[in-house]
Amino acid sequence: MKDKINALSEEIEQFKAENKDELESFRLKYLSKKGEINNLFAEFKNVPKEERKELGKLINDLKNKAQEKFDSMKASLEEAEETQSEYHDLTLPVNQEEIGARHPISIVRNEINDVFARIGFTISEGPEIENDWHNFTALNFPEEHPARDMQDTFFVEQNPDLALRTHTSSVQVRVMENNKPPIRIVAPGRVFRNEAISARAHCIFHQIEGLYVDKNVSFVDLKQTLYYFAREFFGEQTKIRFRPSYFPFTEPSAEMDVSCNICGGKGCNVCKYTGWLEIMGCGMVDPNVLDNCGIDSSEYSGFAFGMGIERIAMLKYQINDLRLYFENDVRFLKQFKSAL
Ligand code: 2NL
Repeated sequence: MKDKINALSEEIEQFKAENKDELESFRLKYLSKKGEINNLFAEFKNVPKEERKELGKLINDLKNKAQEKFDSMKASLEEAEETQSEYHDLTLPVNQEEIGARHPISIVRNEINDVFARIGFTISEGPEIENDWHNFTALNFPEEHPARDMQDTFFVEQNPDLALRTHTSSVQVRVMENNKPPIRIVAPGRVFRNEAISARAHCIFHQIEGLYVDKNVSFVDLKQTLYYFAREFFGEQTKIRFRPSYFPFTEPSAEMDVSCNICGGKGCNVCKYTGWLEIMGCGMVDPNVLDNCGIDSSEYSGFAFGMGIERIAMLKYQINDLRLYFENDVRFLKQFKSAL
């Protein structure tokens, strides 16, 4: 009987269940009512008293061993079933990772850059931390101008000559200092103002400024260039108008409006029933600014303009709350399609 137990023990150890059928035949052969181990228990009745203790233990151990083997084979078959199905359908579409969407600020910036690129403007960039000269003084800001106040501008504590730029005009100052006319550039970028965050204002926003300096540049060039931009960007039916304004760095200065692209100029709540939308400030570069940048104002003249990208995107896409730009919710971002 001992030999039989040893043989069965060896068999059980070597057994491998490749599938559920083989597992079931293992169960039937060793663990079922009519299985080998129960047969041993039946034979056990005829075993002489003095051998009972030893053989009883051996049979019990064998039974436990068979049960453990069964449990572990069952567990590994179930695990394998979970990780691999019977076959793979290679024609199924890939479970693609969702990709994000281009931000509406980037879309609008790219489109504006592109319109100006088509008429010979190149893109310039510069530092976001600027010194007083490039952000204010070269641009004809008087010493006591309120924009130089801490209330409006983020200064660098360790060095009050440095501040986060409040406009990208500083980029254009750098370009004028380092290049001879003709100069045709747009300067897109982040700018910073000390504002409380609301639906209409944020301390970080985006601007595109443009600059054209050459001999004999006049207000006519400004008007035709910006008219071209308005039609390319908002559609060929777009009309423009200019209203007098003031900036320290331009003289004369103006605000440019475009006819409302929602109501076509008839009046609606987007244009507050005026038929017009204010989109940018502009003007002829103040001769002091040219001279400050090393360009002889008796020889050269120029025009410049600046617009807030957030505002342009709001008008284009009818976005009504500035804070949406900073939340980066893909359900918001996915609504804007970009050709660029
Ligand atoms: C606005 C108005 C403007 C400029 C920006 C400029 C730059 C240089 C010289 C002269 Cl280097 N002007 N830029 C001119 C007029 C208006 O921006 O409302 N921006 C959001």
